[in-house]
Amino acid sequence: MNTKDKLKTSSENTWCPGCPNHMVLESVKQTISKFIDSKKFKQEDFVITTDIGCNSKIFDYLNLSGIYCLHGRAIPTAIGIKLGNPNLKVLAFAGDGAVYAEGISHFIHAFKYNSDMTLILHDNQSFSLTTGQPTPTSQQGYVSKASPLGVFDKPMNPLKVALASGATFIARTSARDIPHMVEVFTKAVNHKGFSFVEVIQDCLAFNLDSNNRDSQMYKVKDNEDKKVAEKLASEFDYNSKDGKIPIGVIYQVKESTLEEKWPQLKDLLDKKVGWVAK
Ligand SMILES: Cc1ncc(C[n+]2csc(CCOP(=O)(O)OP(=O)(O)O)c2C)c(N)n1
Ligand code: SF4
Repeated sequence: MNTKDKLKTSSENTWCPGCPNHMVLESVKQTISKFIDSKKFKQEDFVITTDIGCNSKIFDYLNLSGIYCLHGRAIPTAIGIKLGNPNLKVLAFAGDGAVYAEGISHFIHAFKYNSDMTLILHDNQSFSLTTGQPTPTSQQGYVSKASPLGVFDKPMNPLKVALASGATFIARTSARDIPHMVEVFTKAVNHKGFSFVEVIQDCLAFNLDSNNRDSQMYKVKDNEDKKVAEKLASEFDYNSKDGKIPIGVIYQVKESTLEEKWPQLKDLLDKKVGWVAK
């Protein structure tokens, strides 16, 4: 059996047929398989946390250890796992509703802590599992059962929030582009620190007006300049069909991680072990 097949589970897949979450799942499997095949990591070195939402069903389809968390809590739970064993490779999966609304405080503080883990954020500009209520990144005018007159407020820009909060890695990719997702996920997992990847994802059932943004997207070179990152982050306002959407590594910088800052965790990193029960 090849490595990718070992990451499969027998759970019934309940995503809508054609949902781009299927492509995110495939990209994650390809990314993790590459790490395992390189012999630098084993399957049991990877741990996932997921939120609650359509995106988070990925928990059932990946044969990896982890915790299926409460809504908005995939990030703090992932950090808790790293505190327990800083040698694990931890990936958190969540939606825009979960992280940019209910879990926004965890998002902001995660950049400050800079724990060495990855957040994969599926942004479909909608609370899709609960039938399409607007999230903080939904565009103005979005009409849903919860916003019959359309959304009045301007969307938040999570990339600008991340930059202002001290992010050390920000990337964006498209759920329609498996090779690009694999490239970006690989760079994110390799980053030493908190890596935030926003996946622009269509939902085929809700907020259809925010779909089909391919023609707006263009690939950027890996960037380490904060001023350039601020400009790139401002290019897409999550609102209109105008404006470019840069995808790729928008910003990356090297800073001490949470695990390197705390001597107890650094000691475990150096010895390549977790806590040992006495
Ligand atoms: C504490 C709490 N608040 C609200 C909910 C209801 N809820 C479950 S899933 C969901 C929508 C998730 O939307 P999002 O995070 O954007 O993910 P998507 O379904 O779009 O992938 C909501 C509001 C919940 N389960 N728990
Ligand atoms: S409702 Fe949208 S996000 Fe959820 S599975 Fe269907 S297409 Fe995917």
